[in-house]
Amino acid sequence: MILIKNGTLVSPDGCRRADLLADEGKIVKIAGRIEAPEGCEVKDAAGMLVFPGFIDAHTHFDLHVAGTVTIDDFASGTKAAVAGGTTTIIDFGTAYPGETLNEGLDNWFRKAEAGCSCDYGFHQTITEWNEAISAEIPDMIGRGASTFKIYMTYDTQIDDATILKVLQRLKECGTTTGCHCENSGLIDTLREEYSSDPEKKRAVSSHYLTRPDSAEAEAIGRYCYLAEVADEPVIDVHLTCAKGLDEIRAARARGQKVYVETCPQYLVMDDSLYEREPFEEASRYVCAPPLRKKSDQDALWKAIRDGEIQTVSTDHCSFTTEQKRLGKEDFRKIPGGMPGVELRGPVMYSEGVAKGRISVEKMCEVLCGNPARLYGMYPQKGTLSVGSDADIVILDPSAHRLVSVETQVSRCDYAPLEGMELSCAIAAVYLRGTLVAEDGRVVCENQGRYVKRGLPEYF
Ligand code: DUC
Ligand code: ZN
Repeated sequence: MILIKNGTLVSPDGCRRADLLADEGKIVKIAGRIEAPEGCEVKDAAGMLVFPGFIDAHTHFDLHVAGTVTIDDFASGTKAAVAGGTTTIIDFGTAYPGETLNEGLDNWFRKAEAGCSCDYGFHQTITEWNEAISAEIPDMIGRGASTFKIYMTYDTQIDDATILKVLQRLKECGTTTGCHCENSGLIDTLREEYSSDPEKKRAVSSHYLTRPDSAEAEAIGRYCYLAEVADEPVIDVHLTCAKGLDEIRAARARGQKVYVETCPQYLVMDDSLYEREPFEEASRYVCAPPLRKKSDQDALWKAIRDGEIQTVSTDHCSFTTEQKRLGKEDFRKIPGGMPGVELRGPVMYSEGVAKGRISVEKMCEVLCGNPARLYGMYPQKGTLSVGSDADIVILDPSAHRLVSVETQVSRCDYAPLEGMELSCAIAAVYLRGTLVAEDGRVVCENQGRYVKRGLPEYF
């Protein structure tokens, strides 16, 4: 039993000074003043913000990409998560062509046996379509991998006809999918052009120059039109740019439901990082879609503020400096992705709330309430309410921390935001009532459990 006293409890609707009592993993009482029952541990949270555990609905742990595998597996990735206040992650099970959806999901359950330090769930990625796969959709929902993922680029991509069939089937089953929206024909053509020039082939900057915002916006527009025909609500993951946002606005103006995720890297990093020297300094920022312009960052912050973006997750997909060197002679071979799961909460507070770009309530909405509702976990997760899991983050808004690879929990050998001053600290993290992290360090490992998710709530 744990009593958190004197803190400011944050919800999307407002903040209030209250005490919170948790017992046997659940929140059992919230009131202005609660006397500690006998034998109860008491945590004084005076001056602190008390959030529901953050949810990261977009991680890639133990993922094979470009002939290598992410340096963070479920063990290290979930430790990094919980150190930064994320108490639930949703990773992407993948059924590669030739595998059944059930086999794909079985593989991801096996990966999670590495040990998880936060709670975890799975989306399921669909990479091909036939009657047997269509028949497995209810199995996935029954196993709690109730939302899906599709790609419009990469070797996991499916074509427009397949996307439409997937959306029609998911509608029948009461669920939806996220989509990686980039026009693969456009990108492949530019990549061929750039790689035929020896200098451009070795330049990291070729990565972002061959994946323009037009490629993303066109794919978002097409995805939305397919969703309109299927009459299906859809999710655009990792939105990076103002042009893409315009496509989403157009779909919404037609009456469609489109949910949008962005990630901290698109809010605080820009494409000038690809011009850094040497290769090792620039290649760490290679991810897809790529980082964009400062004007895009401003548009994304405003869209969060205005409620046009519903969730902020990370697309955590970490590779070491050595792994990134796989693309030293050919930018197309740089494994794409960067770490992020550890610092999302502190970055959203420091760069968002402390700098006046978003309110603390909005931060709670996009990191807690909205992902819990959209991904079928509400009110078990995502809210400080009686009966909910006692996943609790105590954030100290008066502390200052410097981002440093020396103190990070992820196995990655660099921190993309190295040297950034964070104007907060994650003072304590509770996972179902157990203290699992203090001041960015994990104090209790392997407490994570699988979250069997329900159907999405369309809000
Ligand atoms: N983008 C990346 O950069 N890495 C993994 C998957 C993705 O969509
Ligand atoms: Zn991803």
